[in-house]
Amino acid sequence: MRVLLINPKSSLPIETRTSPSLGLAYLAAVSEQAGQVRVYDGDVEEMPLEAALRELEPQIVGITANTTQITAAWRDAALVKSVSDVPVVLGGPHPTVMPEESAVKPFVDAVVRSEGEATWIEILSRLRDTMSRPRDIVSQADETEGVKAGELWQGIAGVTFRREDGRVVSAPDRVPIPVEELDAMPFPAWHLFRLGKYTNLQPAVDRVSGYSLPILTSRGCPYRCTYCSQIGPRRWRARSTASVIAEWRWLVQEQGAVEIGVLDDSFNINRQRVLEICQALVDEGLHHVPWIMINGIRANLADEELLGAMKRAGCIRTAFGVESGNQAILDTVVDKHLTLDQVRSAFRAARAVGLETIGFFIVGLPGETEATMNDTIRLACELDPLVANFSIATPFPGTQMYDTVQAQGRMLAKTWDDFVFFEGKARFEMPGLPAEVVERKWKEAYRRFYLRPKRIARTLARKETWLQLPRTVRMAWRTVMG
Ligand code: B12
Repeated sequence: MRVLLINPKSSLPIETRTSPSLGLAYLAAVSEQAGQVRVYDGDVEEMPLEAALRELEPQIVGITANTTQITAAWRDAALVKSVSDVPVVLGGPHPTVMPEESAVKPFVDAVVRSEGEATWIEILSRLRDTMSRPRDIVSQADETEGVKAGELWQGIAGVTFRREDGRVVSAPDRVPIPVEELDAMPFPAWHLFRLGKYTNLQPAVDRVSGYSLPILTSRGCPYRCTYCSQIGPRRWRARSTASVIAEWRWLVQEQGAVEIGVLDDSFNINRQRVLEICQALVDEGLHHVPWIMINGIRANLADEELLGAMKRAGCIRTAFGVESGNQAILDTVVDKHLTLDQVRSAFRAARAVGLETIGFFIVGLPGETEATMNDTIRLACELDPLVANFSIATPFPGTQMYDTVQAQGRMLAKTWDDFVFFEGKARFEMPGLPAEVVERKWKEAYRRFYLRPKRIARTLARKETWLQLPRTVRMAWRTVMG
């Protein structure tokens, strides 16, 4: 079977660095067991999608989408259908939380909700069975009718689809991959990606060549922060140390990784597991390959012993989701289950063991005032991470923040494309919190953090500053002049 997997090119008027989608890489890996697979990533492809469709003549097309990509995903789905009437399936964070919205579209056949691998395998095998029915029993026309009638999707857990009568129906949720089966998953199919084309795979350390490749050692998160778009089950599921190390070694020895980026939502939920992974990296000699924690670890579960073990195992940089410098906002608005003292102590510990830090902060959360945003800016300056990332609160569908804004505020975002938060635009207003104030505080946060004399000196002393100068100037100009 010929399978095409698409990461739609987003039409956002902003400069984002491009990274390959790990979700598609997993889907590509399981699809390879069913046939010939092509990954078409609109962010890095030179060939127009239409030409790729004519070249491969896929028998099924899967498209991934987060909220800012959904409009582009629909555009690509419509294009696919204009070329040939193959089944088109959407998946990813946005269709998961709003499945009906996509399933009603005439150019979408089905939506796969949440974790996709097992559902996708079932769809492919169902499709293969349909196609292999003897021609004298089922004519080509009937086959297509069957697909149109929704027969293909009937009863597949985790799928939402449109029946022939136009009604959108959802099969029950699929049971998440059990923890004991996570290790059996194939490694992501990076060979199907043109890795050299991605701008976000350059390692944080200064190297001549090689990639910084991602790894996912666990899935899910037991916390439910109100801004976070969690599409999976609450239960945190982790791979075994042996499986993590096998993939780590494979990334380094066979995929050309000179740096590893750990993408877990919550890497350090189980302390013993982190210590074991770190010990194994040392035992295997993999600690010479630097790694970074891309997505933030829990500050309340990080101490000097743990961070020291990570550092000795090759970790050079870790992010922490701090979000707010105001305890009441953290408790009542974000539901973060984190104290400011825990944050301070985690940053102190990271500094003590020699780890670089990234702090993620949010301004403009519902219920904020100028005073609480000032608390956040002050805390960022006090913690003084290597990188401070300030986002304007963005209420993604499916989150508690989205419901709060719908109920008590006013959404300013007009289309899903507006949900990108690199742009410095407030996407909603709450009573007493005008958009201009949030946008002003966001710019002020960057100015106050990065234009401190101590920070300027530190920035100038770093070699990376000079290597990344053109991009930094562009970003700074946009941020300050906006
Ligand atoms: C790494 C990452 C990034 C990276 C790289 C993104 C990439 N190319 O993958 C960068 C930094 C670029 C990024 C950017 C953004 N990100 Co981001 N990112 C992540 C992160 C941390 C990991 C993604 C990942 O690899 N997950 C693991 C894989 C296995 O899961 P997956 O991709 O969801 O795929 C699975 C299922 O969704 C499903 N599936 C997915 N696609 C398809 C397609 C088909 C056909 C099928 C059947 C199934 C299926 O099956 C997959 C395997 O199980 C997630 C958080 C998370 N835990 O997922 C946020 C997350 C995806 N990002 C998010 C957001 C909001 C953004 C931004 C919009 C933020 C912004 N700046 O404005 C931008 C969007 C930029 C863009 N144009 O796309 C949100 C998305 C919420 C939403 N409703 O859209 C998430 C979920 C974070 C969160 N918890 O809120 N991100």
